Amino acid sequence: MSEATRMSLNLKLQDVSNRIGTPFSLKFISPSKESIDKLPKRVGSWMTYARFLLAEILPQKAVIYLDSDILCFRGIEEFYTSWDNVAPIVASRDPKQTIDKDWPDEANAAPKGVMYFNAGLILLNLDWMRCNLPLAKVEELVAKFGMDRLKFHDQTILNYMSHGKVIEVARENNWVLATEYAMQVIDNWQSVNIHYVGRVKPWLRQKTEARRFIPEVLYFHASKVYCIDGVKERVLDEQDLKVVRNKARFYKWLKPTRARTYQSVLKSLSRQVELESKLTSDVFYRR
Ligand SMILES: [Mn+2]
Repeated sequence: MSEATRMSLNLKLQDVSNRIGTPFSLKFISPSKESIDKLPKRVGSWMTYARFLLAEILPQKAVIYLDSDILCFRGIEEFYTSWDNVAPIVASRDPKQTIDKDWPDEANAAPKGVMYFNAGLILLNLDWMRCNLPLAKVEELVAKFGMDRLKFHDQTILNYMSHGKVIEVARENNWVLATEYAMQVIDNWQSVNIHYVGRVKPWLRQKTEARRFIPEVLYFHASKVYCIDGVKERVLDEQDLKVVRNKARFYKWLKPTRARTYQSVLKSLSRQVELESKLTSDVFYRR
């Protein structure tokens, strides 16, 4: 991380801290080269598996890990208050994946009815990691299963190693914002930690599509709360609508789940006026 990036991050945090009246301290910790060298590399980068260094570089008993694609409206307190000092992990359920869909161990069947969590926002018991999941164990698992079987990389490993012992917190603590779940938080987005999973992020200037409309509307309004400059309001035009309508029809037989996504986008567009007034009302902006 360059000095300029560090300074800009510090300024942003200072700005938020001033506005909400909460002190903060920012510390950069660089892992040693030896540790980094021990990490498995995915597409040439060690970053994917970097969180397995946490138990080595932090002396604490536990840490709350946070992806960088989460808007933390709800806060992270519940991860800590729900912890019993023993469980390896505190996490929210993943709305799409289940443990049997992401189980790398072919020799042993996946346990039934065990919760599978999204690893983007979790409390990690570092003592548990030091005992049960040190870097050597990560290396061993990667060698045993092979990278391809580790479908969601570090998330797969964490779920595999801690299954049955995880403390679950409500999904609002880590709301995986796939399009079909966006509608469900429209009324209470300010009390939800919104996790923008997937490749398309509203803060990156990527080519977007109508299906991403609601997540982008939420991000636009969130940008006002957090004073993030330069976020353009996303407006749908006739052409967008046409595309959504056609896709809803096209996928109806081919891929019903995707068709349902487009149908829910269509439905939400008819609510757009109502939505706009709700999102811009004064009550909504109060923290
Ligand atoms: Mn993420």
